[in-house]
Amino acid sequence: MTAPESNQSVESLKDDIQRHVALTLGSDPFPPRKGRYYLGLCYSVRDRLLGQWLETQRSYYDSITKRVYYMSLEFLPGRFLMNYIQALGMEEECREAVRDFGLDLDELLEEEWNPGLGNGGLGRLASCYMDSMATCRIPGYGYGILYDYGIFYQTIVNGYQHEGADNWLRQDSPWVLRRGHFMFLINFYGRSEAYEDSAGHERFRWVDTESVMAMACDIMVPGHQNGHVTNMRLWKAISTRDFELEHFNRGDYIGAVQSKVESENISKVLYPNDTSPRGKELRLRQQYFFVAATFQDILRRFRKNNYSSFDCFPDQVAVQLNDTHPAISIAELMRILVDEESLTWETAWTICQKTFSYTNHTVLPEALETWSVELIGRMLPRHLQIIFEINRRFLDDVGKRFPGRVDLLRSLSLIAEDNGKQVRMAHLAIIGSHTVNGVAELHSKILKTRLFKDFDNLYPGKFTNVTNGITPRRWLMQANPALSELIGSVIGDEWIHDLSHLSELAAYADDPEFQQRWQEVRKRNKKLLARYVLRKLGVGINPATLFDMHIKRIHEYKRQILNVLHVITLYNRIRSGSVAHHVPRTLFFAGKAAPGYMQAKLIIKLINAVGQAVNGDPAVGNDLRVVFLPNYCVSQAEKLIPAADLSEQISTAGMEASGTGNMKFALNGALTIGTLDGANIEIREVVGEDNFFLFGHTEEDVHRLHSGGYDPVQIYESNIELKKALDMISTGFFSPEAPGLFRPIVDSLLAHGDYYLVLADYAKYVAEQARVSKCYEDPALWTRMSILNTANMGKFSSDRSIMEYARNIWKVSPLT
Ligand code: RUG
Repeated sequence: MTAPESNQSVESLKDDIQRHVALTLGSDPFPPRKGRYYLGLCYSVRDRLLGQWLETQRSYYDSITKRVYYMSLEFLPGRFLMNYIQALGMEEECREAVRDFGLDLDELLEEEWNPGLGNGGLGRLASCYMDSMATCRIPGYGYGILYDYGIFYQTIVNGYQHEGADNWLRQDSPWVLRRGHFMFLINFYGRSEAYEDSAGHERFRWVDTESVMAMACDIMVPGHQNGHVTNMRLWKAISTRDFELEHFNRGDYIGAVQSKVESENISKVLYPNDTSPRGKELRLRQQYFFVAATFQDILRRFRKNNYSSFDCFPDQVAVQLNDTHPAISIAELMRILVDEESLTWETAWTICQKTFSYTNHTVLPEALETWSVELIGRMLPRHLQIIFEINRRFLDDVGKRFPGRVDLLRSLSLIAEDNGKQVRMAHLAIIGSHTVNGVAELHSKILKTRLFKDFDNLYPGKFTNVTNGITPRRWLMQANPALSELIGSVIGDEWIHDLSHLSELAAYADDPEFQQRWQEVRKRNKKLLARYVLRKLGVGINPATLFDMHIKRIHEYKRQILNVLHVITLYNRIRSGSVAHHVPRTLFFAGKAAPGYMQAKLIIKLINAVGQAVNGDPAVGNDLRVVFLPNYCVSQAEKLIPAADLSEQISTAGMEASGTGNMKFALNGALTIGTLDGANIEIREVVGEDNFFLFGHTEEDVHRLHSGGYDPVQIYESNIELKKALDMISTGFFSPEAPGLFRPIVDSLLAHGDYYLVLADYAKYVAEQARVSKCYEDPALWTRMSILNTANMGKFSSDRSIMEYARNIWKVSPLT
C-alpha cells in the first residue's frame, strides 16, 4: 500500500471510530477514553468484515456446494479484536489511528472480555478448526450455544479455588450479531402418540410438548487475509410467550415471569466440567435444544435449494459431532425424516449414516456420556422410542452375524443395564456415523484395540485418526509477534498459510547470530511475562531462570502432583545443600478444577501451599519459585506460552487423548518434558528424540500395571527422596495450621493404589528433569533444540487437520 492510501485509510478509520463512539454508543468522543474507543474500534473493524461475511455466505448459495456443520457444545475463541484486525491486515493502520487519539492499541485490546464458552481443549480445538475452515475456504459453519455465563471466573483465596460468575455478556458484545428473524420452536417432554396414516401405516407424532424458542446469534470467523468469513451460529433460548397466559389468567404475575425465566435458563450457563456432568437434566435440555435448532436451520437451507428428494441430503450436508454432546442429533434426524418427511426407516437410516461423523476425545470411562433411559424417556419420549428401534435393528443384525454371542450383544448394545438402564451416547454416535475418529495416533489406536474393539471388528474401516492441530495465526503470529517477526526476517511469511515452511528454519539452528536473536526474543518475552506476574500477583520473578510451565485443567490424570513432588524434591535438595549447583527455576501452574472435583481443588491448594513455603524460605532465594496464576484462559495462555522454556506434558500414558497445549508450546520454541501419550508421541517424532525430554511408562506398561501387581507402597519405601516429599505433604509441613489437610492426596497414592501411576514414574521424571537442567546450562545447545522444535512443528497446523477432515471424512473441497 502506498503512503497516501495508507494515510487515507488511517483517517477514515479514525472518523469511523469517532462516529461509532458518538452515534452507536451515544458518548462524547472527547476526551478520548479507553473503554469507549475500544468499542468504537471494534465496531469500525466489524464494519470492514461484514461485507466479506455476506459475500462468503452468498457464495455458498451460488455454488450450491456441500457444507460442513461443525456441531460443538463448546467453543473457546479467545479475544476477537486482534484476530479480526490481523485477518484484515490492518494492524499498522489501527495502531496509528488510536495513537493519534493518544491511546495504545495493546491497552485497548486488554479491554476485551474472554468469551469462555468452553472448558478447555475440546472447545479451543473447535475454535482453531473454525479459523482453519475459514482460512482454507472450506464451506461450513460452527454451531453451538450462546451461554450467558461461560466457564466460571477463578480466583485464589488463601490458596483455594473460588468460583465466580463469568458474566461475559454483561455489557453486550460487539461481536455477537443477534438475528431475531431466525427463531425456531423447540419441543420437550410430552408423549409419543401412535396413529394410522391414510395408507393404514402405523406412525408416531410427538404431542403435548412444552416449548421454547431458539434465537440465532452469529459471530464472524475470518480467514487470514483471504476474504472468506465463516459463520459461527450460537443459539440463545427465548421464552415462547413472554408471559405464560395461564398464569396471567390466575392473576399470578410472578408465576408468569418465573416460567419465562425457567425456559430461558437453557442457555444460561456452561456446565463447568471437562468430563460429563452426569444425569443433569438441564444439560440434556441444552444438548437437545442446540441439536433441534441446528437441524431446523440445516433443513431450512436444504429446502431453499428445492431438492426433489432427501436422497441427496448427504451430498449437501456433512455433520461433524464434536464428542457425543450433540449425539442426540442422530435420533432427531431420524425423527424428522421418518415422522415429518414420511421416509421409510431404511431410507432415513441410510441418510443418517451418510451424514454424520463423530470425533471421540477421551477414553476415560467417567467422561463417556450416558443418559438414563428414564430421563430421555421423560424429556424426549419419541427419541427414546427411536433409540430403542435403532438398537433393536442393530442387535438383530449383530445376532445374525454372530449367533450365540450374548456377551457381544451386551457389550455393543446402546443400552447399558449394569447401573440402571442408561443410553450409551458413544455407541449411538458410532453406529449412526460413517466415520469415527480419534484425535492422535495413539488415541485412535486405543479406540480400535481396546475401548471400541468390538465395533471396529464389526465395521472395519469406520475408525480412523485425525491428529489435532492448532492455528498458527493465533498461537504464533498473534501470541508471539517478536518471534514471528524474527522468523519472517529469515524465511518470509509463507508459514502463516502453510506451516510446513517453518522447516526452513532448521538451516539456522546452529547459526550463532540467529541463535542470539532467538535468545533475545525469548528473553524479551520472559521479561514481559515477569512484568505481568508482578502486576497480577505482586510476586517478583527472575526472567533469567528456567521458566517451567504446567498449564491446563487440573486433573489427576494430568499429574500436576508429579510436578509438585519434583518441586518438593528440588526444594529439599537446595535446603540440604545436597546439590553443588542448581539451575534456578520458576514453576508456573495455571488451570481450573471442576467445582465438584474435590481432589483437584485440593491439588490447587497444595500447589499454592508449596509455593508459599518455597517462595518464603530465605534458604531458597531465587533458586526456586512457584507461582499459580489464577483464571487460566485463552488470553493468559497467549501471554504464558511464548515465555516458556519447558512445557510439562506428563499425563499417565494412554490417558490424554491428544493435548493441544503441547503443540502450542513446541511451536513457540519451548522444549517438552513428556510421556509417550497423546500427541506428545507425534511431536517427539517430528522434532527428534534429541530435542525432547522423554520419561515414564508406556501405555502398554500402564495397561499391564493396571492388570495387577503394581505396588506403590513398595516404591515409596524404597525411594528416600520420594518418601520424604510425601511425608512432608501428609504430616502438615505445607499446612501447619491443619496438618491432615493434604492426607487425601497421599492416601490416593499410597492407600488407594495410585491409579495414575505417579509413584511409578517419579524416579524417571526426576532424573529427566536433571537432564533438562543440564541442557539448559548450555545455551547454544538449548537454543538449537528450541529452534528445531519450532522448525519441525509444521504438521500440527489445524489447517492440516481440517484438510484431512475435508478430504477423508466430509468429502468437501475448498471454494475456489
Ligand atoms: O482431554 C482432551 C484432550 O486430550 C484433547 O486434546 C482435546 C481436544 O481433542 O479434548 C480434550 N477433551 C476431552 N475435552 N473434553 C473431553 C471429554 O469429552
